[in-house]
Amino acid sequence: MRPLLNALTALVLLVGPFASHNLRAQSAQLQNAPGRRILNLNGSWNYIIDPYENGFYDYRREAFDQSKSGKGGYYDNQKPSSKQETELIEYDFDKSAALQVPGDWNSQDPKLLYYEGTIWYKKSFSLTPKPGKRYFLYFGAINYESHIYLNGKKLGMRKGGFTPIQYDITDRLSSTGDNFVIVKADNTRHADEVPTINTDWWNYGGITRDVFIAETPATYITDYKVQLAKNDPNTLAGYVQLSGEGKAGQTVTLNIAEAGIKKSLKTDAEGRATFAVPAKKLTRWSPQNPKLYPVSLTSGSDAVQDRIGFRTIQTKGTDILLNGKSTFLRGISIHDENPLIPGRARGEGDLRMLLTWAKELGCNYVRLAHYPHNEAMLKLADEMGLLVWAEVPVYWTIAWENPATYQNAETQLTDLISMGKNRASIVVWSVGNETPPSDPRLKFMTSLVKKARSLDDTRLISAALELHRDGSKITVDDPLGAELDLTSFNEYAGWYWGGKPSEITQYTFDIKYNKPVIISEFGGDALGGYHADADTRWSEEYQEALYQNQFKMLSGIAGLRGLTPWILTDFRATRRQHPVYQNGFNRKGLISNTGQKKKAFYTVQEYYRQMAQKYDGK
Ligand code: GCB
Repeated sequence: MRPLLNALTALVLLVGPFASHNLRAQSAQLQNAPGRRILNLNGSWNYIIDPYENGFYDYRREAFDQSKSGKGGYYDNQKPSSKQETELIEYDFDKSAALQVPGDWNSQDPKLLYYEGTIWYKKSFSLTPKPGKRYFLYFGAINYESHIYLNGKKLGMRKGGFTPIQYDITDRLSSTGDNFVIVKADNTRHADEVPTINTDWWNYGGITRDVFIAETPATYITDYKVQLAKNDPNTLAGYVQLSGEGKAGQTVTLNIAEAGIKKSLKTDAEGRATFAVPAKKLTRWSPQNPKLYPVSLTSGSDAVQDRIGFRTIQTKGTDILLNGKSTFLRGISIHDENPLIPGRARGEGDLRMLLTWAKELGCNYVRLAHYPHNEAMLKLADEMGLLVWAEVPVYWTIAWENPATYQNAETQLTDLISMGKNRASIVVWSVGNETPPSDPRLKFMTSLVKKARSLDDTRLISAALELHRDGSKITVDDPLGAELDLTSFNEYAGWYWGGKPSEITQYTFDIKYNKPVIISEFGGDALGGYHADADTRWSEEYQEALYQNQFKMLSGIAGLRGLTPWILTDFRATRRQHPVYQNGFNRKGLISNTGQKKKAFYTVQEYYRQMAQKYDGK
């Protein structure tokens, strides 16, 4: 019996992720969930550190939630039934310490700084379900694997640390109004996950983004896309998707009052209504004029409001055309991290600080590396007038030949595009970073490119490629480049190779593709406040000279249409061990971890002033 049981358990565990994906597929993700009527569950959550996963497995390593009774795990939230506490219960959430949500655990308790493993979170809330309403439990992101339980019952399992998780909990809420949600979050790294074991950023664990419950009517607007048609500034195109009973044959109204657009649509048998309406009078969104229109969608008793900008983006030879006009992308790379209080950015204040620095640098563009950033960040970029490169964590050496790894990457890409498709700011979907060429990798990446195009043909698709060198000649000929709209690559002349900053102007580029060239990364480390001569590594002067000479070197690329130097601010990275210069920080920031602008900040600022003059005449 035993081996068979084990085999069955293994099977259940194996299909676990797919079962939960199915659970997700049954209730599609709500578009603009934060814009709904919500019950906020942010704040203090009690937590239990569980490195041995005692709350998940019994002493024979069988998962409690796969057992017949489904009971025995910490998600039961057991309490002794008698006052004498005679029962053996070896945990108590309510007497345990609390973590703030949203927020990674590493930066909230010194003993968790390097922790990788399982932490259980618990929050009680009161919500009495109203008849005729649906309720969705929503997590902005949990890193990395989450098992979520409501009132002791499992909702599902998800992988991926940076995209929203949502479950329809309408039928799981307690009729008394007393509910509790328990999350098992596990940030253990694995070779076949996305990202894989090796990254150059901190593996921040936990519930890192907002948690809330969204309420909708029984028939509700699940999804919508309201954007200009591909390369067509005169047509507004998209769809509205209803879910729930009676979703077919319903009237949906699209109203952009300010632009005099009001359109009544009928949903088909699947609850979908597509539209294409003339849009000549719409003011175009651009970094110079980030015009957003209040857009309202109504159907029956449901109503959703959004603020949406309208623009086109396309390429022509080596040109990038924004609203038909040639543009230079004056960018900067950004991690989802606040350098001042290290840890994942926790809210709009942190995000606004980062984008305000980017504006001060003279940017019209940001690379939100290396994974999907917060939906609030995308909305802020819309509002502040910053174009966005959005990316999935297909980073370095992914398990290219593992079908489950591919599926995982594709799900993360799908969720990112679903979340960001109404944001005018997003102009590039990036399918990965510095992935080393090979046949299996080309197959994997080409499939991701095709998937991205099938989901959204109105934006550019790219990836940060690598280059190779022969003497002073740099060649960019990665075959993946043929599938992409931009030729983007990372180059670290003057830091990882190429000699001193003063020596890098000798390099010339041979780029195989007649497409706009975007240098997706370059840079070097400087410890803020450390001054020496321009040949002394780690000094601000070295970094400054590196940038000055980079600009000279890059001026030899005729198709150069944009840059995202690495990086806006110093950020935490476990790989960075030098006890004097790094101390656990990647120091390539133009701004230090104390918020001090380094000399190179001003070098970039001046270069961007010149490029703005050249392209925008100001
Ligand atoms: C890279 C990576 C980036 C690293 C950076 C560095 O090429 O894409 O994630 O942080 O280099 O500083 O080495």
